[in-house]
Amino acid sequence: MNYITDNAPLTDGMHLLVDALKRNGVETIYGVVGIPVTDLARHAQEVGIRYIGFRHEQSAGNAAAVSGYLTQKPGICLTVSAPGFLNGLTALACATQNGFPMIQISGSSDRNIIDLQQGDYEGLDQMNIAKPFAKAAYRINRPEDIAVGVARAIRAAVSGRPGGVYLDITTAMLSTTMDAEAAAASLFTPIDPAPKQYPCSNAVKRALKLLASAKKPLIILGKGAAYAQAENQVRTLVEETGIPFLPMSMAKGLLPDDHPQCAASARSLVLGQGDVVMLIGARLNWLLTHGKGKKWNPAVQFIQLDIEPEEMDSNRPIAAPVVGDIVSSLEVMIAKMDNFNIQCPKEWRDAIDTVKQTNAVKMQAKLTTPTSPMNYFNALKAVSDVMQGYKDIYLVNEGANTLDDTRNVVNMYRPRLRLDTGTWGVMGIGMGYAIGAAVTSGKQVIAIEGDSAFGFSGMEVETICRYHLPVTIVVMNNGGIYRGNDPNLGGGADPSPTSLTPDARYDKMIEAFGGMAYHVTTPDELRTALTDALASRKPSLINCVIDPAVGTESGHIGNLNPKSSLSPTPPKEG
Ligand code: ADP
Ligand code: TZD
Ligand code: MG
Repeated sequence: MNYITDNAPLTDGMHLLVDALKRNGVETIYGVVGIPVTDLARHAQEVGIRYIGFRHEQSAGNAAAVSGYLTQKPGICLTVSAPGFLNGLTALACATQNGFPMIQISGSSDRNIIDLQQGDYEGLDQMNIAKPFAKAAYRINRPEDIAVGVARAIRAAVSGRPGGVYLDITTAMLSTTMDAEAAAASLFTPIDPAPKQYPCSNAVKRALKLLASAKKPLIILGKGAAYAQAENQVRTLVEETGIPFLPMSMAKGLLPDDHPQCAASARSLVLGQGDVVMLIGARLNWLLTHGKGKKWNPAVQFIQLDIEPEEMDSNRPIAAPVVGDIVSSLEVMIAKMDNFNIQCPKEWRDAIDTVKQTNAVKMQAKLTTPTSPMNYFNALKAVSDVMQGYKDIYLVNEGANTLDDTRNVVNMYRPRLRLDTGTWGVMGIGMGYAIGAAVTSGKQVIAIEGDSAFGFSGMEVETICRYHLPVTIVVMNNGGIYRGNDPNLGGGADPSPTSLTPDARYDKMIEAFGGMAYHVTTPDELRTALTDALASRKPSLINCVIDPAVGTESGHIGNLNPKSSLSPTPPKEG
């Protein structure tokens, strides 16, 4: 068709892509603009899609990923070519590792220049680079393919085990015109992009039979169960069987941490003795020492509920694999449970309760022992006290000691409110997750950040202030990575590899952008500042001074940290 002589109204790739996103229910795009996507973002805003502009693509990608985790719909991250694309790619890879659905849409150079390697402005063969880091990668070369390209990206992101999808849009495609009517007619929404997947009944029977045989059963809840929004089914299973449960970090709150069957504070006991362990949306990866070794009962048998068939036996044999989506799998199991008389033996529950009580007393002593300067525990006690009044708040958490101690001290009471470093233990998710959670939910966020961790995305405090988001950041400032008092082993004037600026005033950063700033040195000051900051619902940052000497190297995963036997290393414990 000749568009000019027909005088037909035209659209172009840029407009049609926005129309396709809108048609698919996209409410927000997180990104950083520049050539060739600036007008795309403008047009998105024009048609009522919210555009949140960041200071670095990695944070935009993290915001998109967390929005995917919270909503089961892919979060959208928009990046410019080459360097912008690469900056966002870390977040895409991280989302894929975590099983969060997101789509990174990136402008890219035209194929003729890239394929002949002729040197374009920000030229890079992006799609091939993205492939190993993404669950799927597609390129849209023609406006006529936009509807299918977007549908494929959405389906790939949310079906099965969710993940990050890369969608490459060339500069030429963005400005290529097309008959507007034909373009509108091409749009569609994929039907049932994340279909229910029921497990087969033999698998369910095998699992229930094994569970019924257990003397010391345990249920481990992972972030897959949180993603699947399986809290009602999980509660029914847990409460009807009386089996103790252990939440993985981001599954905290799926059932409340103060639930009488929560075994979090008896972790060593339940892993060391559990004889049948049912994994619900949790992989047997490094976070569970691969289901092997001295932490585990050598005779343990596993039941595993997961949507990804290849996950089974990935680290060790699984006695009863149940492949299906968690909600459907649990529904079927619960319906058939009565035939198997599954009841947790009382002696096992009593043994767990005894350990829980002993450990609670120990923890209480740590929390209430005053020190000057503060340590992680007496500071986090103040945070946890204030948060009792905010059980609906999102808690973003990263760092090493800051991460591990917050996880242990601050209880979660509702599903999907705890957002942290996830499967990779990655620093830099902090501000992106905080912004993504605040924008997606409209609710308040508290981000408890190690001073090093905060630095990875700290410039996004400007973004938080610019959009007036109700985010309160607590920087646990011990002056370094793990600790702030390490020496330079060469004796030189340079700070040690783990050191950051002593007495740094992170509160001044948010002041620069009009946020509320606090500097605290005692638990009481922290309590007062946090109460004030949360009540204001304004962007706020509390610089919380922690003793530089108290951090443990690598937090709770020091065992993974190789230590040289050839040269002296600073002491491990603070
Ligand atoms: P954690 O880090 O909390 O232990 P992981 O990220 O290791 O959790 O494991 C999450 C698991 O949940 C993944 O193996 C993923 O395939 C699975 N999963 C995600 N969504 C679903 C779902 N809807 N149904 C079943 N399994 C799911
Ligand atoms: N880079 C990235 C992207 N992720 C990482 N996990 C690291 C580096 C290594 N790393 C950790 O594993 S924790 C951490 C780094 C740099 C920071 C710990 O210091 P912190 O927390 O100040 O954030 P604490 O409270 O001082 O332990
Ligand atoms: Mg630190």
